[in-house]
Amino acid sequence: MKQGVIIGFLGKTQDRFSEYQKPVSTREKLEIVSKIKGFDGVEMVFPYELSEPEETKQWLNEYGLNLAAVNVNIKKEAEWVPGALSRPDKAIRDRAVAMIKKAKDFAFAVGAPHVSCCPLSDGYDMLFQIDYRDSWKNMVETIGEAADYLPEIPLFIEPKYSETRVHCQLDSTAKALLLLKEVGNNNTGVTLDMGHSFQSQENPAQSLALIYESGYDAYIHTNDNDTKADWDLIGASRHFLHYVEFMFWAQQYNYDKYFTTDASPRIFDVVEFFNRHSEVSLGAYNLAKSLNHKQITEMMKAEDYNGLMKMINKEIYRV
Ligand SMILES: [Mn+2]
Repeated sequence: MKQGVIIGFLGKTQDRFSEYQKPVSTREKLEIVSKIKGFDGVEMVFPYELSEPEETKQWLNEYGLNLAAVNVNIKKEAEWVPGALSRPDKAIRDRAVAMIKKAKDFAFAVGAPHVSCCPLSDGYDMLFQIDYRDSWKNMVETIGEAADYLPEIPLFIEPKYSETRVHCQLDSTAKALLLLKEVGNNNTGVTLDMGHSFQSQENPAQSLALIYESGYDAYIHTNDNDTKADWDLIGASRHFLHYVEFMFWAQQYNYDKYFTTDASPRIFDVVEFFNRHSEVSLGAYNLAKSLNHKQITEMMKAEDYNGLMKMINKEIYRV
């Protein structure tokens, strides 16, 4: 398996209450990634961590890293804090689409495989806040325009239930897929973030299958949470069996992109936090690989539930 990390989590982060860790330059973040066992991929944020394609390529070469994806941020600029792609003001929407297009140009210039966008600020906080009809139509139009541009670089959309809006527009894997079906561009996919999927009360393994069975491509972010909020915890710290089942289905679909870590060390030592995440992710992946896939899918067909429960106890929990 190929593992990487969203490098923003290697420096200073903050929530409403506290600041965590020390500020680190983009180059220093790449140096830290090179010290994490099992990671050789990075997801970098456009435009804030990416300036010149040549400089980025040089740094990646220097530390032996690859770009897993370019993550385009369309929520940070002041005018996009209340939403970007779904807003009533066309000029605001156009500038957000232009930012995604620029991220695609950058991805093309550095040889990144795709651009991923999580439209977190699009949605609503209170009831009677937005016109649901217009906001949905605007999302279809803006994502469609961004997807059509530079087809060599596919656009992946990452759904999330809550935060930064109380209720995000694309609040589930199914909603993201519905949007992509409306858009109707094959050069698109869904970024399946395990923690976002848990927060939407989904089973990430089933959501992964839904993406592929709907005819779209998938890109994976790994982390964990308590299903109530997107805590970006270390993988499998809350959902071990889900983690192994997810790896099983990723293998069933021959997933070969990066498993990109979207986890936040917060109070933990940065490098050791990611070493433990890398270790448990690889462990869960290898455990899933060691299972008898053919026998398991045959037991599912035969509805041999007792046999499957036994397999879980003996082969996964090892009790
Ligand atoms: Mn994510």
